[in-house]
Parts: sequence; structure tokens; C-alpha cells
Amino acid sequence: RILITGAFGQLGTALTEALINKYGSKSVVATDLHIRDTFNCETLKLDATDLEALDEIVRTHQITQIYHLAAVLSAKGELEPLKTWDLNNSTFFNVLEAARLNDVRKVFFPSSIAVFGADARNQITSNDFPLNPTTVYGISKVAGEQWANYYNAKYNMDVRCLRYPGLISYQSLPGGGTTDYAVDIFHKAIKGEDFECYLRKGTQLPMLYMDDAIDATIRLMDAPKKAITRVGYNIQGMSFSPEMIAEEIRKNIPKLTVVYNPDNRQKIAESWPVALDDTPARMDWGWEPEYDLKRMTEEMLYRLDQKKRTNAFMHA
Ligand code: VAH
Repeated sequence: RILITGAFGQLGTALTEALINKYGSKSVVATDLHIRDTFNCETLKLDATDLEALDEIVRTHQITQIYHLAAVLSAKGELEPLKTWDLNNSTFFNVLEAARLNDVRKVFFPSSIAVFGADARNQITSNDFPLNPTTVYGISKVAGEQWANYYNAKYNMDVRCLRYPGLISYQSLPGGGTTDYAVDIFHKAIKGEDFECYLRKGTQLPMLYMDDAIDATIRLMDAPKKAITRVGYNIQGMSFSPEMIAEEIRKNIPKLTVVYNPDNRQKIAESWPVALDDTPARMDWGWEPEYDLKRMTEEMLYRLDQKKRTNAFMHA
């Protein structure tokens, strides 16, 4: 069975549903610090900093794969650096140890474009570009990739990682990231409200629609081990700046107004690549995005409008 930590986060919400759809509700155990009855699968409260509790779940639920999604994201992480370092690292260590002790071979660890630093900014950053992270979150992702390499080499485990760019999804409101403006702008546009953007107009970043992120994750984890040539794979679906996505939304909602008010997240964004070279992912296990800016915008507006109608109907 598959264990998911952080199942109620932005990635977890979509990935848990996808794993249930693919493997069946009896094959998935969703866990998080705070749980709700959202998923049609076993859902358990778990503080991933508690190795005993994690080990207990892995043992008693015949877990054979772990997707470790619990973490503090980039912007929120900068508010409490040491706590973020401790939480992001101790939880991954616990996952690696619980996996090792219970002979769970396959582990998924979400890495991020945050592993790169300002020296990678103005280029299509290659998978092998030096990792000079500028945030605690990024440091914890570099450390995570290195620990994945260590456990794979020393204990013959099969830990795999994707370096996600900003993820855009309609299923949940993300929190604590630097790329989350690209989700919030849709919610404001649908409500006919002005959007205040915390990044400067020209700040381009690599992004990925959630359906593509889920497809890449499952494709990576399903690939034969011999196809995997590295631990952290760059992937991206598109690269855009705030005014580019605003322009795309205006094709459907012409009156969208954006006010630019850069804050501390500007500096984080400017330390990340403008775009990623994801050739190794394409070569090794067939990565191929389906959503570009146009298609993602149409899909997000359609889904959020649908949710708005359903809510209106439910509360009518
Ligand atoms: C964040 N959405 O902004 C996450 C992600 C690449 C960005 O790691 O922190």
C-alpha cells in the first residue's frame, strides 16, 4: 500500500486523489497533521516528526511505497528558518528510516526549483547546474536530494525526486510558497476582484499545471529502475511572468486589474531560474507536458467557475 504524508497540502490534495484513482482506495493511506474526511481512502492523523508513529503506520498498514509531501514552503520557511530546517529534515529522515527499517524500497521526495540560486537565474537551467539555494526551504531540498542519493547507494533503496516548479491547481488554496500568486490571481479574477501581486511585473518563473505534475510523478515512480539516471529531475510545463498570465486571463475576463506590490518574496523569486531544461526527464522516462499557459488558463477558469456555481447552488 502507498503512504502519503502531507496529504492535505496543495500537491497532496491532488496526488492523493490521483493515486486512489490509479491504484484503488484500499491501496492508499493518506496522512497529515490535521485531517478531514476529504478522501475516499484510509486517512490518519500523523505528525511526521514522530518516528515511532510513522514506523507504526508503515508496519501495520503493509506500506510498500511512501510519498513524503509534508514540508514548509519557501516564503513561510523564511519566517522561522531553524524550525523550517528542523521540520523539513527530521520528517524526511523519519521517512527514510521508517522505509529502511521496514524494507519499503520506493520513496518519492518532492524537490524544487528552489535548489538553484541566483547564479542560475537568467538561463534555461540544466539539470546539472550547481545547486546554490538561497532559502532554508531550498537548502532542505538540496539536503533531501543528497540523503536520497545516500540511502539509495548505502541501503539499495529507490528514492526518486522531481524538482517541481511553481504548481498551479484549482483543488486547494496553496499556502506559504513564492509562486502561489499564480493560483491566487485566478481566484480574484473569478470573483471579479482586483489582484494585488507580490512580485514585480517582469518576474518570470517556471510553472507547471497540477495535472502535468501528477502525470510526471506517477510516470517517474512507474518507470523501471534502470531508466533512472539521477535523483533530482528538472521538469517544467511553461514559464511566465505575472503580466503574461494576467494578459492570458484577460482574454476571458477583460476587466481583471492587477496592482503590483513587490514584497520579500521578490528576492526569493529572483534567485530561482527563469526556466528549466528538462531534457533528462524527457529522455529517461518520457516526460512530456500537456498544458501550456493558454490551456492551463482555460482549464483553471473553467474549473473555478464550476466550483463557484456548485457552491452557489449548494448555498442557494
Ligand atoms: C514555493 N510552490 O513557492 C513552492 C515551490 C518552486 C516553488 O517550491 O515554495
